[in-house]
Amino acid sequence: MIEVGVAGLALPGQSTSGDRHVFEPFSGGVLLAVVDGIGHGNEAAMAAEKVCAILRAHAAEPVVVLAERCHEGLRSTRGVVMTLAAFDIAHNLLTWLGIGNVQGVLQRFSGPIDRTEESLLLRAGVVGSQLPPLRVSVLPVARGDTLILATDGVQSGFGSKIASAVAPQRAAETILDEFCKGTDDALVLVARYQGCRTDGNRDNNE
Ligand SMILES: [Mn+2]
Repeated sequence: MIEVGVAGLALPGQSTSGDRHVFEPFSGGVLLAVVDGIGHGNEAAMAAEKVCAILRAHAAEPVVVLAERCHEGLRSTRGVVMTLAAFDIAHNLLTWLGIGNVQGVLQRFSGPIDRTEESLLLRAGVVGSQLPPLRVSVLPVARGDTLILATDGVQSGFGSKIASAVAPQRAAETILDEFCKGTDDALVLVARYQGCRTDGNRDNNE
């Protein structure tokens, strides 16, 4: 129902990245998240890993509830910035929420126009210390639509690099190669929505 590719690089000289991701299917949907721990190295990685564990454990909850839960859970850490994206497979909806700078772009290949792009509105804040007012965006999605999430170690403008025919893993690697700043941890997640499929045989009939 969702095909995901991920590519990441730690800041040169660091053994561990503070940028992490979540890909957690649940009944009726999938939760995706890209998390950037404040700073870099071990402390950033620990905060990011902690928030990812919370998200995986409660993936089916509404994203606003998840954000509040993460905020409470991270109070003793340096905090993280993150973008959450939840796909509702039954209703073909994407709900997303960004706290701090983790870019989100939705490329649509399914509409009457060749390609359109929507960007996630980011709100300044830090999960764990400064939670902004939480307002989600809800977008209809169709088969083939492709979501890209990237931390601030990746330059913006990568959306046009995605073609509908390119596999998500390949797309994530290409974006990292071409847009990685090299001055921070970097992570790119590419997710292609495949809609609801009960079996492989229906593929050609949709
Ligand atoms: Mn960063």
